[in-house]
Amino acid sequence: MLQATTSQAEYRARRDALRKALPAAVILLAGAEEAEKGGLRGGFFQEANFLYLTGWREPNAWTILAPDKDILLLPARSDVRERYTGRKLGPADANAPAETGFAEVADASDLDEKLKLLAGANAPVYAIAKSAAAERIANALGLGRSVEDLAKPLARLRMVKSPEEIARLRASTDATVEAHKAAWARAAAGLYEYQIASAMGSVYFERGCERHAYTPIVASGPNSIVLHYAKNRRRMDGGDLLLMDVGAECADYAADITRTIPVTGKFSKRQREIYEVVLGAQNAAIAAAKPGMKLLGDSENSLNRIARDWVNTHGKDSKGEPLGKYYLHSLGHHVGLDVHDPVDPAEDELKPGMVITIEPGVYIADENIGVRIEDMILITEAGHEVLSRDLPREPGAIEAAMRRSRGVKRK
Ligand SMILES: [Mn+2]
Repeated sequence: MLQATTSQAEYRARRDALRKALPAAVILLAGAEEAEKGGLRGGFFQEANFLYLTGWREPNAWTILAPDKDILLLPARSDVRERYTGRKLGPADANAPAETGFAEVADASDLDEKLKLLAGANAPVYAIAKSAAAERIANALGLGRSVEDLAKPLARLRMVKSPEEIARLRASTDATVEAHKAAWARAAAGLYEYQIASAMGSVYFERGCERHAYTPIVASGPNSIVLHYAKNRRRMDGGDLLLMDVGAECADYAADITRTIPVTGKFSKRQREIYEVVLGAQNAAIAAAKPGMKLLGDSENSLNRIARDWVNTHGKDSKGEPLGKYYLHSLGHHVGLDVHDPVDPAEDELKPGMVITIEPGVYIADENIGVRIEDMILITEAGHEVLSRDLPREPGAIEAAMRRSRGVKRK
């Protein structure tokens, strides 16, 4: 099944929104370059800001957004290059405007000249700081020309998702939920962590998702306490916890979901105790998620504070001390084209249309117990919607789902 992709009208609406946010600005963005050797390992993927504004997926492109026009600049076609990577659209092709959604498609070699013409001596000029575009402006307009940083204005737009983006995020979330369920059916003592990663990836690749949203983290037993463990080489033992922080990227949009399950299908008493503390913290933070709250920080209205306070006032470590010191990372992040979507830290109140993760964790090294539970949350006018709600979180529901799926598998 092919995943539905974003429309040209949507990309145009995003450019209009940026223009409205930065009146009179002349904005330059660089697309990703094709790697010297053709990106043999990873393939070519467009830079996220450039993709967000243009929808253009071929390498070495530029765009200039000016008050009264948008220009897409494409490299001239090259027979030699096309022999390796296939036919590309060139700036001289008659169908270029229809294919790209840009009324003006120019040759990338005319970039400096176009930029000089549009920016003149006085227009405020924007580029992402320290990017190829910022360098190019210095070359074309002179080192003395001041360049405003585009990162924050663009992040402010990207933080609030459109209905089309929310549809894409639902699709990547659904594919990721199915991947986690497949892992629950597969998990068993004696298997290696990479076999779980493989079972999960195959679910979303089969659905037409194009890549992992990040390197899958499949961390069993002692590895569960390592926050970004991604070697996935250990053989799992009975009695281990298995922490899976795995997400798909489908039609450009990421999902990010974590579950922690018992390898054999039943939590030990102590594992369940810790699990329930983390679940309580997550439930408290999710219940409070609504416009006007803050994801991070330590203020009265911070979800992070609610979760951390919960952890610190529920359960004890082996020395009888509170668990707050094992709450090692902050509560979550925005998700979109990037799994850690960019933010403007000054705009830290939640708004309708934002999509965040809520992912409290407790990691107790001397007990080999690491528990993280992470869900995808859409902020709505009324409060929130848990996009990943079809994947159970209650320990009893996880055990029951594992029993059912493994029963089916054995037949
Ligand atoms: Mn995350």
